[in-house]
Amino acid sequence: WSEHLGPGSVLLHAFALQAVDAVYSDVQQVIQQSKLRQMVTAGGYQMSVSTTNCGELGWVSDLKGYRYERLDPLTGLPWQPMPESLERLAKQAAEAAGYPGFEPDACLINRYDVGCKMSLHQDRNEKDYRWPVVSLSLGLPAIFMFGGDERSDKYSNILLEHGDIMVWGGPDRMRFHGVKQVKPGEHPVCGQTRINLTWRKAG
Ligand code: MD3
Ligand code: FE
Repeated sequence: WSEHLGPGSVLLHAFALQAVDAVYSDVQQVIQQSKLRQMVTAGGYQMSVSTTNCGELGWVSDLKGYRYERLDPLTGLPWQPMPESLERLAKQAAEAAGYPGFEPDACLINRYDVGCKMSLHQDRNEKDYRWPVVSLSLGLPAIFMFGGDERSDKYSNILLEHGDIMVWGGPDRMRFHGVKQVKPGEHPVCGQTRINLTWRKAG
């Protein structure tokens, strides 16, 4: 089933389940080559979530702030190419949600161990906000906070489970959002962790 969460956003429940084995093993390949690391924000705080990327562009954060880079700052080398299984899934999900022609150039991989969270924020480092953001949840469930256009707006809580895909675009593209602390648990595929992939057309 699928559910509209706002005028431009759709939750595609269990959309990725058929592809999930291939996707998960390709994600494992990427993170073996391109280490997950806890980035630091411009304010000097270390994020609890561990991050890496694949695709032409990768999202990075350091004391200078957030941006997209072609080279992994840990190695000085390009990010791993986006595996075909990942690119295909993102395009299919975007199309199913009403955003045909989506060609992601960036895939951010976030690993949430138990207790990790992401505070309310907006995604505003991409060139063209007309393209949606597509995200896939794997492993342990999490409560996603979906807010408004101001940080102080009240938010709704949305349960995200293994295989769920969300697509965010149009008038919802700049809404504040975050993830509550991941609770302890054991997932049959991912173990004691949640992995979130987000695809974007960043450049
Ligand atoms: C709603 N990640 O990486 S993905 C992020 O679960 C991020 O790792 C979260 O927020 C995670 O920036 C949530 C869902 C998501 C991504 C982008 C959005 C929701 C969004 C952009 C606008 C509105
Ligand atoms: Fe975000």
